[in-house]
Amino acid sequence: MRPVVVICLSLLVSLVFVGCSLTAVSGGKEIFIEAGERDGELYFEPDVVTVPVGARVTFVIKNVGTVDHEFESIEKGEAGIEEIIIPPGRTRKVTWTAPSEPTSYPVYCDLPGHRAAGMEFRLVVVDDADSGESSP
Ligand SMILES: [Cu+2]
Repeated sequence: MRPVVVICLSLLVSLVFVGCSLTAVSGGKEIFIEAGERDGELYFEPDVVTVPVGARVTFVIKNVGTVDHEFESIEKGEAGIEEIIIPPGRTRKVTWTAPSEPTSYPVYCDLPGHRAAGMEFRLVVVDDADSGESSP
């Protein structure tokens, strides 16, 4: 009976490892974005983010400012990123998959006045060859 227990245990352990690595891979490359205020202006940084077609990426958005900010691109024809609120000093993550064709979308903070004050950046989806990243 004992060998069966050992086999079961090792199976369980390998399953756990598989689960972990799947989780790690599924979010794809992390893209760090800063949101905040300075000199009377509201901003996201960088103001252009480039992602290869079909890539799965995770935006890691840190609010370094003193008020709430949002991260979204949900209007018709946009990236399909639902509104996320990032309180001051906090970081939020959102995983997103780029479409299979090159395109670009605005990503913005939709709190009153924020987008108009500069809280918007361009999310650009490019062909693999143009992204400057080597394919595996
Ligand atoms: Cu904002």
